Amino acid sequence: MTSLRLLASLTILSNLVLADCECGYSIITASDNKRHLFTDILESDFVHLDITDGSQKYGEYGWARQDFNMSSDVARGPYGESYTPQNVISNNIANEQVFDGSGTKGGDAGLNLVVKSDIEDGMVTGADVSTTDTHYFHGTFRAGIKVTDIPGTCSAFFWYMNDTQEIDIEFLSSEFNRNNNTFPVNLVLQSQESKDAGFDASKTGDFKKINLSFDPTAAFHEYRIDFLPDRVLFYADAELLTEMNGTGVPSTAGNLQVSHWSNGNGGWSQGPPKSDATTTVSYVKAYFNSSLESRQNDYQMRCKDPSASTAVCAIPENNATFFFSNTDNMAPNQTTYHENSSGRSRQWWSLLFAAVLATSAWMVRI
Ligand SMILES: *[C@@H]1O[C@H](CO)[C@@H](O)[C@H](O)[C@H]1NC(C)=O
Ligand SMILES: *[C@@H]1O[C@H](CO)[C@@H](O)[C@H](O)[C@H]1NC(C)=O
Ligand SMILES: *[C@@H]1O[C@H](CO)[C@@H](O)[C@H](O)[C@H]1NC(C)=O
Ligand SMILES: *[C@@H]1O[C@H](CO)[C@@H](O)[C@H](O)[C@H]1NC(C)=O
Ligand SMILES: *[C@@H]1O[C@H](CO)[C@@H](O)[C@H](O)[C@H]1NC(C)=O
Ligand SMILES: *[C@@H]1O[C@H](CO)[C@@H](O)[C@H](O)[C@H]1NC(C)=O
Ligand SMILES: *[C@@H]1O[C@H](CO)[C@@H](O)[C@H](O)[C@H]1NC(C)=O
Ligand SMILES: *[C@@H]1O[C@H](CO)[C@@H](O)[C@H](O)[C@H]1NC(C)=O
Ligand SMILES: CC(=O)N[C@H]1CO[C@H](CO)[C@@H](O)[C@@H]1O
Repeated sequence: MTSLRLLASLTILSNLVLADCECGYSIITASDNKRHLFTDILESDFVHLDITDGSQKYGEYGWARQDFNMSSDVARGPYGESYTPQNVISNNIANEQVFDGSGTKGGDAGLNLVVKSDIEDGMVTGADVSTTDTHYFHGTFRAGIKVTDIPGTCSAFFWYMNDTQEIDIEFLSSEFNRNNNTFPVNLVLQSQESKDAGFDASKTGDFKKINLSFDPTAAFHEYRIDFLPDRVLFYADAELLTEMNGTGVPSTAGNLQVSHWSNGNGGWSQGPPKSDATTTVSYVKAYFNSSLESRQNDYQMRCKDPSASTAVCAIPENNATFFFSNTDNMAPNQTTYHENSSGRSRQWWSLLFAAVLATSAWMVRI
């Protein structure tokens, strides 16, 4: 009797300590004030996370440095493109409370993506990091980026499935003009339509060149893609830049990538840069619905009462230092990747959960 009552109270306890956000993370779209819910997260704090740490297994942090070459033919430029892990440098800050400044390797802390000025076997060497998981379906994808000020490269934050299912934010450093304060960003959906136009998305409705209201080379800013079933919205620092809602909106899941490259193409990247150019990524935060059935099942299991007051968490706007996964109890059953220093909530959770389980098992035996 007693043990049953204890067991019951333990069950209540374990219900009480159910985490916040177990039914997901929400945004309100700027254009129509509608609420959208996403069930899963990936939050990568590149100021403190070393994804190049050689002792880790492939994809352990959810990311992989790419290693591949493209001939100049394939790259459609006078030079080929060589993506090499050596050009991806984790430049961390040891103090977990500090989120900006120089990293231990000098220069801006974060993931440094380098395009070198030296040509190697007819190729410009650059950098690309991609999520190893390819099940990122609808979601809100955000990156803190400081773009290189050296002309002749393309810095890109994008969602990718294939060449006709792609959402791009691209910065061409040759287009920046400090004299008249012009800093354009290129927003693109690559689609069947753009393929038909020879991959010139500017010939479709899904290409916009927008002048930013700030200098993207002077500081970190948050660039954001909201990929919804019927449209894609692009933001800078939480301000809506544009919305695209035509047939170019992708219909499948894909992965996230950040890259920095050049191939000398006079119509796009230009370059190669005259000196080594670095674009730095301070974080990527993805709140998304996974196309993986196992993640959908996990969601069904953990989301017991969507109407409970803390079951859905609103995603803060443009806060570089806020991570749900750094906050106790706000990333339940979400930690699919090794999180280095920021795995606190998970450890706390699993320990407590294990303790409750162990105690109940012990009582059932009695
Ligand atoms: C994401 O998945 C959840 C759970 O299935 C669903 O309620 C929500 O509408 C989906 N969000 C979008 C934007 O489709
Ligand atoms: C890319 O090309 C460089 C230079 O020729 C070569 O050293 C490297 O092994 C190539 N990388 C791959 C993945 O083939
Ligand atoms: C990309 O994927 C979509 C959906 O699977 C498919 O319809 C399309 O043909 C693919 N495009 C290319 C270039 O492979
Ligand atoms: C600013 O400079 C760029 C590059 O020289 C030029 O294309 C553009 O027209 C200029 N804009 C204004 C408003 O003068
Ligand atoms: C952006 O600035 C350029 C150069 O200053 C100007 O020519 C162009 O019209 C501006 N574009 C928009 C969309 O305002
Ligand atoms: C599609 O996007 C355009 C802006 O690019 C907007 O004016 C229009 O209202 C949108 N249509 C729908 C159905 O949301
Ligand atoms: C951003 O998040 C941090 C960490 O949770 C918090 O201390 C800070 O108050 C937030 N900033 C704003 C402007 O909300
Ligand atoms: C989520 O919970 C389910 C059920 O307990 C478990 O099978 C799964 O491994 C958990 N997933 C993560 C990422 O913790
Ligand atoms: C900040 C932090 O804790 N970094 C750790 C990340 O993981 C590597 C390898 O396990 C450690 O060496 C770092 O100290």
